[in-house]
Amino acid sequence: MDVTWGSAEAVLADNWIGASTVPSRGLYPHQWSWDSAFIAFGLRHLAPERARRELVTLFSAQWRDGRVPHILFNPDTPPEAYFPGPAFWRAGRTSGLIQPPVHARAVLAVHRADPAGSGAETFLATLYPKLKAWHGYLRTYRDAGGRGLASIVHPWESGMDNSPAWDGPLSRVTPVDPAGFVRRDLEHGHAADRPSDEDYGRYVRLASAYRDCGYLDERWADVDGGFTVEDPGLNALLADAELALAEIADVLGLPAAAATHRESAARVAKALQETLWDSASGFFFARDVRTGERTREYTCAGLLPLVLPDLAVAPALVATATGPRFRLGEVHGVPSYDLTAADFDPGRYWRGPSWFNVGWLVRRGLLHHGEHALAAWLRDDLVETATGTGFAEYADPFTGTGHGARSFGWTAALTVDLMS
Ligand code: 9WN
Repeated sequence: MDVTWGSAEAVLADNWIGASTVPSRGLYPHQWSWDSAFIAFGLRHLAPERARRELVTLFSAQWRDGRVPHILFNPDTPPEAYFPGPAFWRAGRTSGLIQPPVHARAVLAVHRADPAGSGAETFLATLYPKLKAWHGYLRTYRDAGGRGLASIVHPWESGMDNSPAWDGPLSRVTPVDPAGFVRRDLEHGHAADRPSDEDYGRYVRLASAYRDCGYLDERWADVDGGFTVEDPGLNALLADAELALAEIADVLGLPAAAATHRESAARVAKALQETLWDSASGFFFARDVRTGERTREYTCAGLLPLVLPDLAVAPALVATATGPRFRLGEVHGVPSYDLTAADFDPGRYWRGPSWFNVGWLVRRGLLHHGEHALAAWLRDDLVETATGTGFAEYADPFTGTGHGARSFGWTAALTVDLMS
């Protein structure tokens, strides 16, 4: 057996907690929403029944309004192991926020890897209505801007917490006093690799405000200083998820439903291009719904629309990706932020380092748009960097040095997937 494959498999075995996988034993000791979807892409090659279990467990925590919570807390983990824990959220076993909807694509891939395995026969039929409700939540309750795009109400919802794109909208949020909470993340990660105390103060202020309005999106618009942003990454993944849902409906013999999902995917993709694409810059920028202004930071979220097969602007977006701001094909992975920006930081979380899930998504996009050589290069680079860093959470784009957690779940899982 290949050494890389074997060590990735060992990471996933170590991080398995019985019905799901933790992103990291120390830093993130619970189940996270988009992590589980990425992890399932790898698990399907190793243990398809575990991949199915991972996703079924996550959806067992779905809320009545359709939202899939961003964290499902593990009852066997001591409450003080992660902040903010269940006592903060006051929402039972879960948080009240969301993360990007990569689940339908994962469900379809898991099904295809093992369509006849034991338990496989009910897997798609069980998850289809849940996925439909999840996407429905995003397309209705979260359409705060009224343009057919889903909004996020907290940076954690983007999955790219301290992305520079959120600095503008976050500047209106008053940080809570850092003496009021304990940052458990700093017990496991270097402060220089993590968001700042001021960022955390703002995250806590926003999360408490959303909690205090009962997690009701219709009340959020009236909350002063609230954060409401259309993220190109989340919306591209939503359009792609609707395409995956159409394929799932086809497999289930529901052609009319499949057509509806394709139409919905096309609507989101159209809104994405009309609202967030800037042709002069050749890039997708986030939009602050509260001010109506587009943000100006080039972050890796703006590259994620490449996952959409019908993307008229793909050549211009690939040109930006290979240009000086991201230097795709020259540096390791896909930098999370503009390499030419004065505040680019190669080690700090979502403000520069390359993340493996983003590289994996961009590689898929490159394949859709005929960039086969670049996609092959990126695949090799991701596998090499993941292995060389002990499956780090993220890496310095210039040196390939690992940062953040090691033995990180999706890094191991996506490496297995890239090697399959
Ligand atoms: C907050 C688990 C998650 C990832 C996110 C990443 C980080 C959490 C944190 O870890 O966020 O949700 O505590 O910093 O930004 O993408 O899903 O791996």
